[in-house]
Amino acid sequence: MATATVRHSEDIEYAQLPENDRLQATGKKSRRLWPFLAAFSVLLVVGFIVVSREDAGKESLENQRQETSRQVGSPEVVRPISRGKSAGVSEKAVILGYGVSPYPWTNAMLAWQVTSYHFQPERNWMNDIAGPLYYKGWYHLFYQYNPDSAVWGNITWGHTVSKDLIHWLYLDLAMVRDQWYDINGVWTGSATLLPTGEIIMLYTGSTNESVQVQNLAIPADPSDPLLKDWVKYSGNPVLTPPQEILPKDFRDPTTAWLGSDGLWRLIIGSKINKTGISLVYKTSDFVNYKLVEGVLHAVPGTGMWECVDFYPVSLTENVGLDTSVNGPGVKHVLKASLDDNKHDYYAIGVYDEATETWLPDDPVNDVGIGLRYDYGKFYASKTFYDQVKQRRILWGWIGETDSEQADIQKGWASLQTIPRVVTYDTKSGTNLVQWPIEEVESLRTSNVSLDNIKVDPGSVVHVDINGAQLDVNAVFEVSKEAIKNTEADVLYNCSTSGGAAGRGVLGPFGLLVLAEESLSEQTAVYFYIAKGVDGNLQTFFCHDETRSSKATDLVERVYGSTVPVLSGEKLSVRILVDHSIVESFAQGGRTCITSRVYPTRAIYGPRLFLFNNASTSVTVTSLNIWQMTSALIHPFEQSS
Ligand code: DQQ
Repeated sequence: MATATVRHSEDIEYAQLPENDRLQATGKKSRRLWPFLAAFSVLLVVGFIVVSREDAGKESLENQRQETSRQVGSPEVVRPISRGKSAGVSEKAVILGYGVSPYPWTNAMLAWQVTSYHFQPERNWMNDIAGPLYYKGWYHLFYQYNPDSAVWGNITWGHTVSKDLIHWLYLDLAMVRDQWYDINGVWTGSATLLPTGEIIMLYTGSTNESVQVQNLAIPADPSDPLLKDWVKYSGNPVLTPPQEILPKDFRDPTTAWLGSDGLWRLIIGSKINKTGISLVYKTSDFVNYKLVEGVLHAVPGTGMWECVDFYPVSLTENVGLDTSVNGPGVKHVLKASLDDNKHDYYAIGVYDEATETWLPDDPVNDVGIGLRYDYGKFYASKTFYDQVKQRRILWGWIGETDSEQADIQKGWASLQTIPRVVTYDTKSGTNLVQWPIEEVESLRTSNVSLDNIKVDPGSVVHVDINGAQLDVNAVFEVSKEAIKNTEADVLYNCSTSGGAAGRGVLGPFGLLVLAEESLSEQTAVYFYIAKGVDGNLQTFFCHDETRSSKATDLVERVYGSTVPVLSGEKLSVRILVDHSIVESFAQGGRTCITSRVYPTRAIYGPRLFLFNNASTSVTVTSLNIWQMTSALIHPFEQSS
């Protein structure tokens, strides 16, 4: 039978979360000391542990550029070194800084990090997805892949197929760098399905002189549902950088859409000085192109736009739209992956085909300065339209936050998110919502279901379900009285307000996943409700990774942002735990956060707790947790 065991503050110290022996924080703390301790722990957290000043995406880009990234155990600021930057791309390996020794990872710890239902290659390095599509009964996923090593380089297209976007079969490499126009890398691209059923694949090649050009490829045998072989067009490249664009600032063609004049359009990301831009090209045959004068959209200060995505969303129906759909009841999403800060920003707005321009509904939340798909580790995402289930599916590349040395030792690096259905949030009218595809629920096995669990201030509640593979759904309620009596609390920020160990009247409270029994390791997923001077509430949704591992060579952060909570709504969160990845969706997917975590002790029967570090009690009105079985992800040959 399912149980939840409460550890009351009488039995244990009030503060479960500031414990961190890396910080030498020991000894029992008394309740009366908590304001002092809270302030002290904030200082410690700010001083010693990675702090990323990532708030609601509203701070200036300049601030984001100065984001501090400090490796645990190191007194020095260490920035991730970009291996590929000099080659014109952004690579994201974390390398050890001066004075940081590699942690002695054991084989058991490294083996545990392999995920069970998130897509990852069998071995070696992966980054962006490319050209996802559905064709003759199979979903196809291509990805930036180094077949030789667990670090970025020698970029080719890996290829995998699936019947349900959950179980994947690896195929041979789809495209390798074998021509002068892609000899330095077969980089990211997109697929366009023509009304005739033909597939057009456009991708960026890095030439023998490291110039970024766009190339065309088509399936060698369109009757092959597995699309194993690809033919590169003999006249490649089909596009070279226009005069005003630098040779290394021209990449990642989007899926094309058909205009009312019968011509196809596609976008390529670039920049001019510090302004991120999206160039529009028109074509009738995907061989000859005309650059449209001006740009679709540009945002000063946002730098190079990588992996631009542009697609319609329905304002009225809960379905995805094919990329060429336009007209009444439709808006368009423009997304750019910002090379300067490695985050994916989107905005919803209006596309005007006559002028080939797009304008955001809310200029304050324009692309690159406003909303993000995900406030954690997430980059270079791409969507595609699934014509089978009439939905638009989003994947994001989830890199590593351990050291490059550890990646080499374990032999692989990077994951893709669970495929997420992305739709316009008709309730808020301000944002998108993302939700794991329904197929992921086929992996659910045993279930714990609990109602109305009161979590007192300063207590943790152990929930009797262990595991590193979980699908957690929780709904929280805070008493109206407590909300009414709360003083204004306007300065809250997930990253700088003490993380999960901070204290407020209405937060933080939430869950601790991948927790070791004594809580010496745990990853916190939580809410914090703050009140403005005008009396309006603002709800924050955060992840605190800073106690996720005892290892000393990691980048650990407190991530988060605000999440819209509409009148009458309770606070809800869904968390997919899969070994070294924790993917969370607050309020039905209005705000999402993804973390990579590398526990050393919690791997032996990871536990799950509810926690409440607020000074008012919180009720978990419903808690549903499923253990998840593993997806079948293996080479295609093994299935025949
Ligand atoms: N990764 C690719 C580029 C893209 C970058 C190269 C984004 O095409 O701009 O591996 O991560």
